[in-house]
Amino acid sequence: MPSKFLLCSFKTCPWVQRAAIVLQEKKIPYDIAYIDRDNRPAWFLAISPHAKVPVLQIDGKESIFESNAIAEYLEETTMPRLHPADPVARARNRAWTDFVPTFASALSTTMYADSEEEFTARAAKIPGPFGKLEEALARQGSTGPYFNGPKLSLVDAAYAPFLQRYSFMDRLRPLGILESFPRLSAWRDALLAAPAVKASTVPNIEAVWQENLILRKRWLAKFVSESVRGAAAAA
Ligand SMILES: N[C@@H](CCC(=O)N[C@@H](CS)C(=O)NCC(=O)O)C(=O)O
Repeated sequence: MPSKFLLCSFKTCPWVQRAAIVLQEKKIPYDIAYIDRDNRPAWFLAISPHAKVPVLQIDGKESIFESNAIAEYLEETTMPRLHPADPVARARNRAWTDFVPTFASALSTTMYADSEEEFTARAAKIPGPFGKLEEALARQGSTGPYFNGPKLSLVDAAYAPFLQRYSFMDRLRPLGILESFPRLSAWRDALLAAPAVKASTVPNIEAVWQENLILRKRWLAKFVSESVRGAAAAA
């Protein structure tokens, strides 16, 4: 019998989204438990050693945490395989997946800046990791649209949530950075159009992400539209 999966989530968490993309791409049914960030239930704290999401609960018995470990577990246990079959290609994919936290940190520190000065200084560091990825995509030599070619893989699932967050940020306060990286830009477009990525979050993820900026009182929140502000205030 196939396993029953429960994905513990915060609505805006990009690391949860990575696991959800893998589940979606493999067409594995799963339930989601949205955890209240400010009031994490005891059952969740008992299965999440760092009190973080994602946690994937399997058959109500085992639980695993860390988005990369979850992705690799799903890869080992379910079909179709998303990693490339060639061991060297697979190792390269994993190596670039290891770069995700550095890439993510350049973006999240920018989006959570507390002032315009901080935002500008942090945004100035984004071209560094973007350039590395641009070069990686060039070396891959794939004809796209994904990292390895026509099939979405685990490395794609890992970067998609962060390229989506960049797009959200860019729409609020145009950064004009991605335009200098044509391969990365095309990859972003393909990832955001992928059905598994579209199905990996709540449908109104951009508005929920904006509400989160307001709740966290971040500088970028001042560019959020009045309609989203109203919804956030009413929540
Ligand atoms: N390295 C972890 C990162 C997970 C993570 O940072 N999750 C955030 C939410 S996006 C979290 O739960 N943070 C704990 C908190 O907000 O207190 C992974 O890949 O799963």
